[in-house]
Amino acid sequence: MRTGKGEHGKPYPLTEDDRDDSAYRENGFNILVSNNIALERSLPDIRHPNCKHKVYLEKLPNTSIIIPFHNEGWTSLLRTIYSIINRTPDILIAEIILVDDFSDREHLKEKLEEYMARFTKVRIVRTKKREGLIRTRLLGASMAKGEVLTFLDSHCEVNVNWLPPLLNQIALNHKTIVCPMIDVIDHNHFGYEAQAGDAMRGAFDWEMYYKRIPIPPELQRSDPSDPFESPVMAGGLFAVDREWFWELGGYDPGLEIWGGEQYEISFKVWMCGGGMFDVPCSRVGHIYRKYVPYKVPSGTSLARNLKRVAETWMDEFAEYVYQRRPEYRHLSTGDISAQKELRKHLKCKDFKWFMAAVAWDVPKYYPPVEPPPAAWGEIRNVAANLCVDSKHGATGTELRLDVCVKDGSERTWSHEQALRFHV
Ligand code: UD2
Ligand code: MN
Repeated sequence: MRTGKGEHGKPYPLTEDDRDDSAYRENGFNILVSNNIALERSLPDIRHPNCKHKVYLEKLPNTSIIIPFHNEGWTSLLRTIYSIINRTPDILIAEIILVDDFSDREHLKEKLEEYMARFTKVRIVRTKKREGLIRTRLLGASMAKGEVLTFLDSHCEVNVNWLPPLLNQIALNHKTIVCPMIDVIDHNHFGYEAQAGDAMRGAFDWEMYYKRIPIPPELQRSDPSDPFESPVMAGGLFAVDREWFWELGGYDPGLEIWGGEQYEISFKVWMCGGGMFDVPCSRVGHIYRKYVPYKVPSGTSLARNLKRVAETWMDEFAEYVYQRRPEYRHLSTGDISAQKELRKHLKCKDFKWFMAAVAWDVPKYYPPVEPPPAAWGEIRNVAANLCVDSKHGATGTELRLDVCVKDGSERTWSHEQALRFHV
Protein backbone atom coordinates (compact mmCIF):
# COMPACT_ATOMS: atom_id res chain seq x y z
CA MET A 1 0.00 0.00 0.00
CA ARG A 2 2.99 2.34 0.32
CA THR A 3 3.23 5.26 -2.08
CA GLY A 4 6.18 7.49 -2.82
CA LYS A 5 9.28 7.68 -4.96
CA GLY A 6 11.20 4.41 -5.12
CA GLU A 7 8.37 2.43 -3.49
CA HIS A 8 7.79 -1.11 -4.75
CA GLY A 9 11.36 -1.03 -5.98
CA LYS A 10 10.43 1.37 -8.80
CA PRO A 11 13.15 3.56 -10.32
CA TYR A 12 13.45 6.97 -8.68
CA PRO A 13 12.78 9.74 -11.21
CA LEU A 14 16.18 11.38 -11.53
CA THR A 15 16.60 15.05 -12.32
CA GLU A 16 19.63 16.42 -14.16
CA ASP A 17 21.10 17.66 -10.84
CA ASP A 18 20.74 14.22 -9.25
CA ARG A 19 23.00 12.79 -11.93
CA ASP A 20 26.02 14.86 -11.02
CA ASP A 21 29.12 12.79 -10.40
CA SER A 22 29.43 14.24 -6.88
CA ALA A 23 26.42 12.09 -5.90
CA TYR A 24 28.41 8.95 -6.70
CA ARG A 25 31.89 9.81 -5.48
CA GLU A 26 31.65 8.59 -1.88
CA ASN A 27 29.89 5.27 -2.48
CA GLY A 28 30.05 4.42 -6.17
CA PHE A 29 26.26 4.68 -6.26
CA ASN A 30 23.86 7.64 -6.11
CA ILE A 31 23.58 8.57 -2.44
CA LEU A 32 21.16 11.47 -3.14
CA VAL A 33 18.67 9.01 -4.55
CA SER A 34 19.22 6.70 -1.58
CA ASN A 35 18.60 9.63 0.78
CA ASN A 36 15.31 10.46 -0.94
CA ILE A 37 13.85 6.97 -0.79
CA ALA A 38 12.16 5.67 2.37
CA LEU A 39 14.40 3.59 4.63
CA GLU A 40 11.58 1.08 4.89
CA ARG A 41 10.54 1.17 1.25
CA SER A 42 8.51 -1.68 -0.21
CA LEU A 43 9.91 -4.11 -2.79
CA PRO A 44 8.17 -6.13 -5.49
CA ASP A 45 7.77 -9.80 -4.63
CA ILE A 46 9.42 -11.27 -7.73
CA ARG A 47 9.83 -14.81 -6.42
CA HIS A 48 8.69 -17.75 -8.51
CA PRO A 49 4.96 -18.28 -7.76
CA ASN A 50 5.71 -21.75 -6.30
CA CYS A 51 7.63 -20.13 -3.44
CA LYS A 52 4.35 -19.09 -1.83
CA HIS A 53 3.38 -22.73 -1.37
CA LYS A 54 6.63 -24.10 0.01
CA VAL A 55 6.75 -25.48 3.52
CA TYR A 56 9.90 -25.40 5.61
CA LEU A 57 10.94 -27.29 8.73
CA GLU A 58 9.10 -26.18 11.83
CA LYS A 59 12.32 -25.84 13.76
CA LEU A 60 14.98 -23.91 11.90
CA PRO A 61 18.41 -22.96 13.28
CA ASN A 62 18.85 -19.32 14.24
CA THR A 63 21.50 -17.12 12.64
CA SER A 64 23.93 -14.32 13.27
CA ILE A 65 23.75 -11.87 10.39
CA ILE A 66 27.21 -10.42 9.75
CA ILE A 67 27.58 -7.21 7.78
CA PRO A 68 31.08 -5.84 7.12
CA PHE A 69 31.32 -2.21 6.06
CA HIS A 70 33.97 0.31 5.12
CA ASN A 71 32.76 3.92 4.82
CA GLU A 72 29.25 2.84 3.87
CA GLY A 73 26.64 5.56 3.19
CA TRP A 74 24.23 6.31 6.06
CA THR A 75 20.94 5.63 4.29
CA SER A 76 22.21 2.61 2.33
CA LEU A 77 23.44 1.01 5.57
CA LEU A 78 20.22 1.81 7.44
CA ARG A 79 18.05 0.50 4.63
CA THR A 80 19.96 -2.80 4.84
CA ILE A 81 19.14 -3.08 8.56
CA TYR A 82 15.49 -2.03 8.21
CA SER A 83 14.90 -4.50 5.40
CA ILE A 84 16.24 -7.29 7.64
CA ILE A 85 14.22 -6.25 10.69
CA ASN A 86 11.01 -5.90 8.63
CA ARG A 87 11.26 -9.02 6.48
CA THR A 88 12.76 -11.64 8.80
CA PRO A 89 11.00 -13.72 11.47
CA ASP A 90 12.49 -12.29 14.65
CA ILE A 91 12.91 -15.70 16.27
CA LEU A 92 15.44 -16.70 13.58
CA ILE A 93 17.76 -13.77 14.24
CA ALA A 94 20.27 -14.43 17.01
CA GLU A 95 21.94 -11.06 16.40
CA ILE A 96 22.97 -8.66 13.67
CA ILE A 97 26.69 -7.89 13.83
CA LEU A 98 27.84 -4.75 12.04
CA VAL A 99 31.58 -4.92 11.58
CA ASP A 100 33.19 -1.59 10.84
CA ASP A 101 36.40 -1.99 8.85
CA PHE A 102 38.13 1.15 10.15
CA SER A 103 35.81 3.69 8.52
CA ASP A 104 36.63 7.36 8.94
CA ARG A 105 33.26 8.92 8.13
CA GLU A 106 31.72 10.79 11.03
CA HIS A 107 28.22 9.30 10.65
CA LEU A 108 29.60 5.81 11.30
CA LYS A 109 30.95 6.67 14.76
CA GLU A 110 28.80 7.72 17.79
CA LYS A 111 25.87 8.65 15.57
CA LEU A 112 25.64 5.04 14.38
CA GLU A 113 25.90 3.65 17.92
CA GLU A 114 23.17 5.99 19.14
CA TYR A 115 20.88 5.12 16.25
CA MET A 116 21.41 1.38 16.56
CA ALA A 117 20.60 1.41 20.29
CA ARG A 118 16.92 1.13 19.27
CA PHE A 119 17.53 -2.32 17.77
CA THR A 120 18.18 -4.74 20.62
CA LYS A 121 19.73 -7.33 18.33
CA VAL A 122 22.25 -5.11 16.61
CA ARG A 123 25.88 -5.14 17.82
CA ILE A 124 28.65 -2.99 16.43
CA VAL A 125 32.26 -4.15 16.44
CA ARG A 126 35.21 -2.39 14.89
CA THR A 127 38.56 -3.50 13.51
CA LYS A 128 41.64 -1.77 14.96
CA LYS A 129 43.11 -1.12 11.53
CA ARG A 130 41.95 -1.47 7.94
CA GLU A 131 41.68 -5.22 7.46
CA GLY A 132 39.75 -5.61 4.21
CA LEU A 133 36.44 -7.34 3.86
CA ILE A 134 37.77 -10.87 4.41
CA ARG A 135 39.32 -10.43 7.85
CA THR A 136 36.44 -8.09 8.74
CA ARG A 137 33.96 -10.90 8.06
CA LEU A 138 36.20 -13.23 10.06
CA LEU A 139 36.11 -10.86 13.04
CA GLY A 140 32.30 -10.83 12.94
CA ALA A 141 32.19 -14.60 12.60
CA SER A 142 34.53 -15.09 15.57
CA MET A 143 32.11 -13.17 17.82
CA ALA A 144 28.93 -14.75 16.46
CA LYS A 145 26.74 -16.94 18.66
CA GLY A 146 24.05 -18.04 16.19
CA GLU A 147 23.90 -21.59 14.87
CA VAL A 148 24.26 -20.29 11.31
CA LEU A 149 26.34 -17.40 9.97
CA THR A 150 24.65 -15.27 7.32
CA PHE A 151 26.85 -12.74 5.52
CA LEU A 152 25.50 -9.70 3.67
CA ASP A 153 27.05 -6.60 2.09
CA SER A 154 26.26 -3.25 3.75
CA HIS A 155 24.13 -1.99 0.82
CA CYS A 156 21.45 -4.66 0.43
CA GLU A 157 17.69 -4.95 0.72
CA VAL A 158 16.41 -8.39 1.66
CA ASN A 159 13.13 -9.39 0.05
CA VAL A 160 10.01 -11.30 1.19
CA ASN A 161 10.75 -14.32 3.43
CA TRP A 162 14.37 -14.44 2.29
CA LEU A 163 15.81 -16.27 5.30
CA PRO A 164 13.75 -19.44 6.01
CA PRO A 165 14.52 -21.06 2.62
CA LEU A 166 18.26 -20.58 3.28
CA LEU A 167 18.15 -21.96 6.83
CA ASN A 168 15.98 -24.87 5.73
CA GLN A 169 18.61 -26.10 3.29
CA ILE A 170 21.28 -25.97 6.00
CA ALA A 171 18.99 -27.76 8.48
CA LEU A 172 18.63 -30.59 5.94
CA ASN A 173 22.41 -30.90 5.58
CA HIS A 174 24.71 -28.83 7.75
CA LYS A 175 27.61 -29.14 5.29
CA THR A 176 25.76 -27.03 2.73
CA ILE A 177 26.52 -23.40 1.95
CA VAL A 178 23.54 -21.55 0.49
CA CYS A 179 23.18 -18.35 -1.49
CA PRO A 180 20.11 -16.23 -2.27
CA MET A 181 19.30 -14.97 -5.75
CA ILE A 182 21.10 -11.63 -5.87
CA ASP A 183 18.85 -8.99 -7.41
CA VAL A 184 20.11 -5.73 -8.84
CA ILE A 185 19.45 -2.40 -7.18
CA ASP A 186 20.42 0.09 -9.86
CA HIS A 187 23.25 2.43 -8.79
CA ASN A 188 21.58 5.37 -10.53
CA HIS A 189 17.87 5.17 -9.78
CA PHE A 190 17.64 2.33 -7.21
CA GLY A 191 15.13 0.36 -9.30
CA TYR A 192 14.94 -3.26 -8.10
CA GLU A 193 15.03 -6.12 -10.60
CA ALA A 194 16.35 -9.65 -11.17
CA GLN A 195 19.74 -10.10 -12.83
CA ALA A 196 19.73 -10.94 -16.53
CA GLY A 197 18.83 -14.63 -16.78
CA ASP A 198 17.90 -14.69 -13.06
CA ALA A 199 18.65 -18.22 -11.79
CA MET A 200 22.06 -19.22 -13.16
CA ARG A 201 25.09 -21.19 -11.97
CA GLY A 202 28.12 -19.36 -10.60
CA ALA A 203 31.22 -19.91 -12.73
CA PHE A 204 34.59 -18.39 -13.61
CA ASP A 205 36.80 -17.90 -16.62
CA TRP A 206 40.54 -18.69 -16.56
CA GLU A 207 41.48 -15.12 -15.72
CA MET A 208 39.36 -15.81 -12.64
CA TYR A 209 36.61 -13.36 -13.51
CA TYR A 210 33.31 -14.34 -11.92
CA LYS A 211 30.71 -15.48 -14.49
CA ARG A 212 27.18 -16.82 -14.59
CA ILE A 213 26.15 -19.67 -16.89
CA PRO A 214 22.75 -21.29 -17.60
CA ILE A 215 21.67 -24.28 -15.51
CA PRO A 216 22.27 -27.29 -17.78
CA PRO A 217 19.23 -29.50 -18.51
CA GLU A 218 20.79 -32.31 -16.42
CA LEU A 219 20.55 -30.13 -13.31
CA GLN A 220 17.23 -28.43 -13.96
CA ARG A 221 14.62 -29.37 -11.39
CA SER A 222 11.03 -30.20 -12.21
CA ASP A 223 10.14 -27.35 -9.86
CA PRO A 224 12.29 -24.38 -10.98
CA SER A 225 11.91 -22.83 -7.52
CA ASP A 226 13.88 -25.70 -5.91
CA PRO A 227 17.49 -25.11 -4.80
CA PHE A 228 20.12 -26.01 -7.41
CA GLU A 229 23.84 -26.73 -7.19
CA SER A 230 26.28 -23.96 -8.00
CA PRO A 231 30.07 -24.37 -8.45
CA VAL A 232 31.06 -20.93 -7.10
CA MET A 233 29.30 -18.11 -5.30
CA ALA A 234 29.33 -14.40 -6.13
CA GLY A 235 30.89 -13.76 -2.74
CA GLY A 236 29.03 -11.46 -0.45
CA LEU A 237 25.68 -13.01 0.31
CA PHE A 238 25.51 -16.51 1.79
CA ALA A 239 24.67 -18.59 4.84
CA VAL A 240 26.73 -21.37 6.40
CA ASP A 241 26.50 -23.51 9.52
CA ARG A 242 28.78 -21.84 12.08
CA GLU A 243 30.60 -25.01 13.13
CA TRP A 244 31.03 -26.14 9.53
CA PHE A 245 32.48 -22.73 8.59
CA TRP A 246 35.17 -23.12 11.24
CA GLU A 247 35.77 -26.77 10.38
CA LEU A 248 36.55 -25.50 6.88
CA GLY A 249 39.03 -23.09 8.42
CA GLY A 250 36.88 -19.99 7.86
CA TYR A 251 38.57 -17.86 5.22
CA ASP A 252 42.30 -17.78 4.52
CA PRO A 253 43.23 -14.79 6.75
CA GLY A 254 46.09 -13.99 4.36
CA LEU A 255 43.59 -12.67 1.79
CA GLU A 256 43.74 -8.88 1.69
CA ILE A 257 41.05 -6.18 1.23
CA TRP A 258 38.86 -7.47 -1.62
CA GLY A 259 38.40 -10.48 -3.86
CA GLY A 260 39.32 -14.13 -4.31
CA GLU A 261 37.63 -15.22 -1.08
CA GLN A 262 34.50 -16.29 -3.01
CA TYR A 263 36.59 -18.88 -4.89
CA GLU A 264 38.41 -20.04 -1.78
CA ILE A 265 35.23 -20.80 0.18
CA SER A 266 33.49 -22.31 -2.87
CA PHE A 267 36.35 -24.61 -3.90
CA LYS A 268 36.88 -25.78 -0.37
CA VAL A 269 33.28 -26.51 0.54
CA TRP A 270 32.94 -28.71 -2.55
CA MET A 271 36.37 -30.33 -2.38
CA CYS A 272 36.25 -30.97 1.38
CA GLY A 273 33.00 -32.89 1.68
CA GLY A 274 30.22 -30.29 1.50
CA GLY A 275 28.22 -28.61 -1.23
CA MET A 276 26.74 -25.34 -2.35
CA PHE A 277 23.22 -24.43 -3.45
CA ASP A 278 21.50 -21.35 -4.82
CA VAL A 279 17.99 -20.94 -3.46
CA PRO A 280 15.51 -19.30 -5.86
CA CYS A 281 12.92 -18.61 -3.15
CA SER A 282 15.41 -16.45 -1.26
CA ARG A 283 16.02 -13.07 -2.87
CA VAL A 284 18.25 -10.22 -1.75
CA GLY A 285 18.85 -6.98 -3.62
CA HIS A 286 22.39 -5.58 -3.81
CA ILE A 287 23.60 -2.23 -5.12
CA TYR A 288 26.22 -3.03 -7.76
CA ARG A 289 28.53 -0.05 -7.74
CA LYS A 290 29.42 2.10 -10.73
CA TYR A 291 33.02 2.21 -9.50
CA VAL A 292 35.03 1.34 -6.39
CA PRO A 293 34.92 4.41 -4.12
CA TYR A 294 37.41 3.40 -1.42
CA LYS A 295 41.19 3.33 -1.34
CA VAL A 296 42.99 0.01 -1.52
CA PRO A 297 46.20 0.07 0.56
CA SER A 298 49.44 -0.39 -1.39
CA GLY A 299 51.11 -3.78 -1.13
CA THR A 300 47.78 -5.58 -1.40
CA SER A 301 46.32 -6.77 -4.67
CA LEU A 302 43.55 -8.90 -6.07
CA ALA A 303 46.22 -10.71 -8.10
CA ARG A 304 48.02 -11.86 -4.96
CA ASN A 305 44.75 -13.09 -3.42
CA LEU A 306 43.89 -15.02 -6.58
CA LYS A 307 47.33 -16.60 -6.71
CA ARG A 308 47.04 -17.70 -3.05
CA VAL A 309 43.74 -19.41 -3.87
CA ALA A 310 45.05 -20.92 -7.12
CA GLU A 311 48.21 -22.26 -5.46
CA THR A 312 46.27 -23.75 -2.56
CA TRP A 313 43.32 -25.26 -4.36
CA MET A 314 43.66 -25.42 -8.14
CA ASP A 315 46.56 -27.88 -8.59
CA GLU A 316 47.67 -28.22 -12.24
CA PHE A 317 44.73 -26.03 -13.35
CA ALA A 318 46.53 -22.96 -11.92
CA GLU A 319 48.70 -23.17 -15.04
CA TYR A 320 45.71 -22.14 -17.21
CA VAL A 321 45.43 -18.96 -15.15
CA TYR A 322 49.16 -18.21 -15.44
CA GLN A 323 49.04 -18.72 -19.22
CA ARG A 324 46.56 -15.84 -19.40
CA ARG A 325 48.16 -13.86 -16.60
CA PRO A 326 51.91 -14.45 -17.00
CA GLU A 327 52.62 -11.68 -14.48
CA TYR A 328 51.20 -13.94 -11.75
CA ARG A 329 54.07 -16.38 -12.17
CA HIS A 330 56.50 -14.10 -10.37
CA LEU A 331 54.11 -12.84 -7.72
CA SER A 332 54.74 -13.83 -4.12
CA THR A 333 51.75 -15.41 -2.36
CA GLY A 334 53.25 -15.17 1.12
CA ASP A 335 53.09 -18.21 3.37
CA ILE A 336 50.33 -20.65 2.39
CA SER A 337 51.59 -23.68 4.31
CA ALA A 338 48.70 -23.49 6.81
CA GLN A 339 46.19 -23.55 3.93
CA LYS A 340 47.88 -26.55 2.34
CA GLU A 341 47.99 -28.30 5.71
CA LEU A 342 44.24 -27.70 6.17
CA ARG A 343 43.54 -29.22 2.77
CA LYS A 344 45.52 -32.32 3.72
CA HIS A 345 43.99 -32.54 7.19
CA LEU A 346 40.43 -32.35 5.81
CA LYS A 347 41.35 -34.97 3.18
CA CYS A 348 39.93 -32.76 0.45
CA LYS A 349 39.50 -34.04 -3.09
CA ASP A 350 41.61 -32.51 -5.86
CA PHE A 351 40.69 -29.78 -8.35
CA LYS A 352 40.47 -32.29 -11.19
CA TRP A 353 37.63 -33.92 -9.26
CA PHE A 354 36.00 -30.50 -8.74
CA MET A 355 36.11 -29.78 -12.49
CA ALA A 356 34.76 -33.24 -13.39
CA ALA A 357 32.07 -33.62 -10.73
CA VAL A 358 30.92 -30.08 -9.93
CA ALA A 359 32.04 -27.53 -12.53
CA TRP A 360 31.82 -29.91 -15.51
CA ASP A 361 29.74 -27.44 -17.54
CA VAL A 362 32.10 -24.48 -17.04
CA PRO A 363 34.62 -25.48 -19.78
CA LYS A 364 31.79 -25.51 -22.33
CA TYR A 365 31.61 -21.75 -21.86
CA TYR A 366 35.16 -21.07 -20.69
CA PRO A 367 37.50 -23.70 -22.11
CA PRO A 368 40.89 -23.82 -20.35
CA VAL A 369 42.55 -24.15 -23.75
CA GLU A 370 41.02 -21.59 -26.08
CA PRO A 371 39.79 -23.23 -29.30
CA PRO A 372 39.77 -21.29 -32.59
CA PRO A 373 36.79 -18.89 -32.84
CA ALA A 374 33.52 -20.76 -33.16
CA ALA A 375 31.98 -18.31 -35.59
CA TRP A 376 32.73 -15.16 -37.55
CA GLY A 377 30.38 -12.49 -38.82
CA GLU A 378 27.53 -10.28 -37.78
CA ILE A 379 24.56 -11.39 -35.65
CA ARG A 380 21.70 -9.17 -36.74
CA ASN A 381 18.08 -9.09 -35.71
CA VAL A 382 16.52 -8.40 -39.09
CA ALA A 383 13.23 -7.05 -37.73
CA ALA A 384 14.83 -4.52 -35.38
CA ASN A 385 17.88 -4.06 -37.60
CA LEU A 386 20.09 -4.22 -34.51
CA CYS A 387 23.28 -6.22 -33.93
CA VAL A 388 24.54 -8.22 -30.98
CA ASP A 389 27.34 -6.55 -29.12
CA SER A 390 29.20 -7.73 -26.02
CA LYS A 391 30.32 -5.62 -23.13
CA HIS A 392 31.88 -6.27 -19.76
CA GLY A 393 29.34 -5.26 -17.10
CA ALA A 394 29.06 -5.45 -13.31
CA THR A 395 27.49 -8.89 -13.30
CA GLY A 396 29.70 -10.44 -16.00
CA THR A 397 29.91 -10.23 -19.77
CA GLU A 398 26.63 -8.96 -21.10
CA LEU A 399 25.38 -9.47 -24.62
CA ARG A 400 23.04 -6.80 -25.89
CA LEU A 401 21.49 -5.42 -29.03
CA ASP A 402 22.99 -2.24 -30.38
CA VAL A 403 23.08 -0.34 -33.64
CA CYS A 404 24.96 -2.26 -36.32
CA VAL A 405 28.34 -0.71 -37.01
CA LYS A 406 29.80 -1.06 -40.45
CA ASP A 407 32.84 -3.35 -40.07
CA GLY A 408 32.55 -3.22 -36.26
CA SER A 409 29.69 -5.70 -35.95
CA GLU A 410 31.50 -8.28 -38.05
CA ARG A 411 33.76 -10.05 -35.65
CA THR A 412 34.74 -13.39 -34.22
CA TRP A 413 32.53 -15.06 -31.67
CA SER A 414 33.91 -17.24 -28.93
CA HIS A 415 32.67 -20.69 -28.24
CA GLU A 416 30.68 -19.40 -25.25
CA GLN A 417 29.02 -16.61 -27.20
CA ALA A 418 28.18 -18.87 -30.11
CA LEU A 419 26.61 -21.36 -27.68
CA ARG A 420 24.30 -18.69 -26.33
CA PHE A 421 23.05 -17.85 -29.80
CA HIS A 422 22.96 -21.43 -31.06
CA VAL A 423 25.11 -20.34 -33.99
C1 UD2 B 1 31.61 -8.72 -4.61
C2 UD2 B 1 30.77 -9.25 -3.46
C3 UD2 B 1 31.48 -8.91 -2.17
C4 UD2 B 1 32.83 -9.61 -2.15
C5 UD2 B 1 33.61 -9.22 -3.40
C6 UD2 B 1 34.85 -10.01 -3.61
C7 UD2 B 1 28.39 -9.61 -3.89
C8 UD2 B 1 27.09 -8.99 -4.07
N1 UD2 B 1 29.41 -8.75 -3.54
O1 UD2 B 1 31.94 -7.35 -4.64
O2 UD2 B 1 30.72 -9.29 -1.05
O3 UD2 B 1 32.67 -11.00 -2.07
O4 UD2 B 1 32.87 -9.42 -4.56
O5 UD2 B 1 35.71 -9.92 -2.56
O6 UD2 B 1 28.54 -10.81 -4.05
N2 UD2 B 1 34.37 -3.86 2.75
C9 UD2 B 1 35.12 -3.83 3.93
N3 UD2 B 1 36.45 -3.51 3.86
C10 UD2 B 1 37.07 -3.25 2.67
C11 UD2 B 1 36.32 -3.31 1.48
C12 UD2 B 1 34.97 -3.63 1.55
O7 UD2 B 1 34.58 -4.07 5.01
O8 UD2 B 1 38.27 -2.98 2.68
C13 UD2 B 1 32.93 -4.21 2.82
C14 UD2 B 1 32.01 -3.31 2.02
O9 UD2 B 1 31.55 -2.22 2.78
C15 UD2 B 1 30.88 -4.29 1.63
C16 UD2 B 1 31.61 -5.63 1.50
O10 UD2 B 1 32.81 -5.49 2.23
O11 UD2 B 1 29.89 -4.38 2.64
C17 UD2 B 1 31.91 -6.00 0.04
O12 UD2 B 1 32.60 -4.97 -0.63
P1 UD2 B 1 32.03 -4.31 -1.97
O13 UD2 B 1 30.60 -4.00 -1.83
O14 UD2 B 1 32.93 -3.18 -2.34
O15 UD2 B 1 32.23 -5.50 -2.99
P2 UD2 B 1 31.36 -5.87 -4.34
O16 UD2 B 1 29.92 -5.91 -4.01
O17 UD2 B 1 31.81 -5.02 -5.44
MN1 MN C 1 28.77 -4.82 -2.52
